[in-house]
Amino acid sequence: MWEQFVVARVQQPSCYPKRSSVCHPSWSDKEDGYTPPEFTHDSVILNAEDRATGGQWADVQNPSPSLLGKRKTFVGECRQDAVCIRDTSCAYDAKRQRYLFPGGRTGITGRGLLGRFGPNHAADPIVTRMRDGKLQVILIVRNDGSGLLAFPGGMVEVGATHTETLKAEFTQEACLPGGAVDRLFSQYEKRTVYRGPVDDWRTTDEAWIETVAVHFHAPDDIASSLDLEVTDKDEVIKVGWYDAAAVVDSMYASHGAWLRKVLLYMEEEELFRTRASGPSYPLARR
Ligand code: RP5
Repeated sequence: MWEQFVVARVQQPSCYPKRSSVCHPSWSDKEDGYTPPEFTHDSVILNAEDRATGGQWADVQNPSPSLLGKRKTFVGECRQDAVCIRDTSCAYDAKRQRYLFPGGRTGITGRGLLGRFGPNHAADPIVTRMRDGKLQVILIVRNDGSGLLAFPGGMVEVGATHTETLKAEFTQEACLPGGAVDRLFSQYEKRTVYRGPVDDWRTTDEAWIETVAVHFHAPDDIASSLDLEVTDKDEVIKVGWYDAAAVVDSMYASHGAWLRKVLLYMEEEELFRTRASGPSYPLARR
């Protein structure tokens, strides 16, 4: 599994210490002299659940192993439902009492910029339309120093579901709420494209993001009624429709891999629909 998680080993936000180099990513292989730096950003400490003054979106410094074991995970791409991490084969560091990133060694311990030890759950809406024979997708430019194109996703808040988060993030980061958004999310969901860990540059050995990425395809009347506007300007620089085939190779984290899947599904559907005449928009690059 570690082969898919290159970003988590070689990239990092500028506030992170340099990752130690990793020769053997897999936890089941020995890595002699592996002593990665430990880093947890101040914003994480200041927003811990036991601090009355912060946002309380982060774990306390030393949560109990039993609490961590009950955390839900989608480890293994095929899972439909999240399961308790203690019931999986996820690697565990008994000395530090922490579950370890399923994508292997990252060269940093602690939580970095992530609030939770273990999986930090997110949801990613992938909203597409057809325009001039091409598949277009709504993407944001992230305001996190990466400046990369991404789906308008975000973290699942305590008490919220992935489904609620998909729509909430879409309306905070990409589009004003309204009837078109309601119809899009209630009637035009096509499929869940991915469930599982993300190859995100914030990942550490002990904290990672797991997402559910869901594709919605807007028919013309819905697409033309979507009012694209960024509400959460702290997180997002801008939003727009982009030609999917043109951006698929230069997106944030694992987002390009999910968009490539969408391009392939849509291409298959188009081939099935048109049969002899073939696809009417560019094929995904493989
Ligand atoms: C990615 O980070 C996820 O796929 C999701 O798009 C995003 C969530 O983090 P924030 O945008 O809330 O920082 O790994």
